[in-house]
Amino acid sequence: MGFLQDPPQLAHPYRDDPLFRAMLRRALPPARLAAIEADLQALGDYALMEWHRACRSTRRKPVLTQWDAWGNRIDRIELTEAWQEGPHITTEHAVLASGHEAHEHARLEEFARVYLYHVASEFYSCPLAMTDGAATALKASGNKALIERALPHLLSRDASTFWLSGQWMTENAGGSDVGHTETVARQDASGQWRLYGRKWFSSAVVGEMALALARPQGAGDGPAALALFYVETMDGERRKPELVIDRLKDKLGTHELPTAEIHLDGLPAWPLGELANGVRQVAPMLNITRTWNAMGATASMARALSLARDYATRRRAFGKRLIDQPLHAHTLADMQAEFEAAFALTFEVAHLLGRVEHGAALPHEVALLRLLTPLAKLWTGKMAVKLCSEALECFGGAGYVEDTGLPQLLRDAQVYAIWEGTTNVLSLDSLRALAGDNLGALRTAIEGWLADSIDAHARQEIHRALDAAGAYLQAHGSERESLEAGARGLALTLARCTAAALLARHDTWSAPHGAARTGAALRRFVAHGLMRFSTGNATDTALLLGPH
Ligand code: MFK
Repeated sequence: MGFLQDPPQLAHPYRDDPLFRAMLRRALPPARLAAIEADLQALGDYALMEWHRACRSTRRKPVLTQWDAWGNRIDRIELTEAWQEGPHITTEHAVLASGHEAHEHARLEEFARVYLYHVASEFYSCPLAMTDGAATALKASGNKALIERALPHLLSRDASTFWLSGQWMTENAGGSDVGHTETVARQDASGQWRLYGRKWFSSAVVGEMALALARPQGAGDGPAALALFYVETMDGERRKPELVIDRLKDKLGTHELPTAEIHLDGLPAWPLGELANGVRQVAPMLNITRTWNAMGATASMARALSLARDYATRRRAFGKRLIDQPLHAHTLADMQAEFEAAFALTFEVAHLLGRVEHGAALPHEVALLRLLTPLAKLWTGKMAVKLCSEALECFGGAGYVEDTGLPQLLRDAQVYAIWEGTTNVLSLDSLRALAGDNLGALRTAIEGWLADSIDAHARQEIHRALDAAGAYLQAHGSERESLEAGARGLALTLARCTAAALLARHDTWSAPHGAARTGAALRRFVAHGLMRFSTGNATDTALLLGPH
C-alpha cells in the first residue's frame, strides 16, 4: 500500500467540549442549563452529521435561474441541503426565539446554540443574524404596527410561519460609508412609499422581509438624511416583481450563501420611524450582527482547532505522533490559548447583551457592552484568518487539498474581518464607543473580574496595558488624525486586556474544582503580550506611501 493517512475525526461540539460546557456551568443557573441541554445536544448532533455529510459529498453552490423556458422572469434560487434544513432546525431548537425570551440569560442561551450550529449551517447563520438584528431593531423602533406584523414571524418556533430578514445597506457608492446610499424612497399617488435603487451585496435575498436604508425624496445629502424602511419581498409563493435579482456573486468563500446583487423598482416600503437618522435606527441591528460575526469567527476557530488537535493524535512523522513532537504540541497550545481568550470575550459579550436588554446589568455595563461589541468583532475576525491558516498547516499538504474539506475553513474565515464593518471601520467604531469615560467602564469591569485572581503576573500585565491605553487616549485625544491612525492598535490592546481578565475570572472559578487548564491558557496568552499599540508617525506613513 502507498501513502495512507487517517482523516481527522470531529469531536462532538457539545458533549466533547469541556471548555464550552464549563463556561455554561459557570455562567448559567443549573435550572437554565438543564432547560437548554436537549437543544444543545441536538445542535451538536446536527453539526456532527453535517460534517460527515459534507465529507462525503462535493460542495455545491446555490444556483440562480433567472428565466423559465417560456420567457418568464422567475429569479429562482436553488439552495443547498443545509439551507433547506435551516428553517426547520433553527425553529425547532428556538435559535432566535430563545434570545428574545424575557430573562437575563436569554442571549447567552441563544448564542450557545449559534456556536454549535454556525459552521454546520453553511452560513444560513448569515441571514439568521440579520433576522435577529431586524427583530431587535424593530423592537427598538417602537413601531407597534410593524412589530405586531413581523415579530411573530421572525421569532417563530414553527418553520411554516418563520420569516428571514435581510439587511439592505451596501451599495456600489456606499460600502462602509453608507452615507453615499443612492437608493431613493418616493411616495406614490396613494401615499405609499416605494424604493428605487440598487443594493450591491444582499445576503438574505431568499428571505421574506428586509430593513433597507434609502434617501426619502427631497431629503439632503449625507448619512443623517437617510431613513430606515421595512419591506416585504413575497407575494404569496412568488417574489414581488419590484425586487429583481441581477446576479449571484462569485466569492472567495461562503460559497453556499447566495449573495446577490439586486435592484428595487418601486418595492413598497414602510418607514420604521422618523424619515431621517436611518443609521442611528439601524445601529441596534448592526450591534447584533456584529455579535453573530464574533460568534461565527469563534465557532470556525473551534472547528479548525478541534480537527487539528485530533489529527495530531493520528498522524505519525519522524517516528512519533505529531502531538508528541514538542514543537507541534507547543504550536497547538499557543493556538489554544489565543482561542480560549477569544472564546471568553465573545461569550461575555453575548451574556452582557442579555443582561443589558433585560435591565439586569450594572450601571457601567451599558457602556461596556457598547465598547466590547466592536472589540470582539474586530479581534475575532482577524484572529480567525490567522488561526484557520495555522490549522491548515497542521495537516501539511492535506490542508491544501479541496476534498479534505479543510481549505474551505480558511476561505470562509476571511469573511469575518470584512462583514459588518472591516477591522478599521470597527476600530473607528470603538473610538466612538470610547467617547466620554467609557474606558472607565472597562476598568470597573476588569477590576471586578480580577478581584480574586491568584495570578499576580497576569493582573500586573493587564493593569500595565490598561494604563498604557489610558495614557494613549490622553496623549492623542485632542489630535483626531493621530488618534485614528492608532485606533486599530488601541482596539486590539483593549480586546486582549479584556480577554485576559475574563480568563482570570474563569480560572478563579474553575481552579478550586481542580481544573488547571484555564490558568495555563491565561499564562500562555499573557506571555504572548497584551499590548498591540501601533503609533507610527504620520510623516513616515506619508514617505512610505509616497512616490517610489
Ligand atoms: C455568523 C455570521 C453573522 C454575520 C452576518 C452578517 C452579514 C452582513 C453582511 C454585511 O456586511 S452588511 C453591511 C454591513 N455594513 C456595515 O456594517 C457598515 C460599516 N460602516 C459603519 O459601521 C460606519 O461606521 C457607519 C455606517 C455607522 C458610519 O455612518 P455615519 O452616519 O457616518 O456615522 P455617525 O454619524 O458617526 O453615526 C450616526 C449615528 O449612529 C450616531 O448616533 P447619533 O445620531 O445619536 O449621534 C452614532 O452614535 C450611531 N452609531 C453608529 N454606529 C453605532 C451607533 N450607535 C450604536 N452602535 C453602533 N455601532
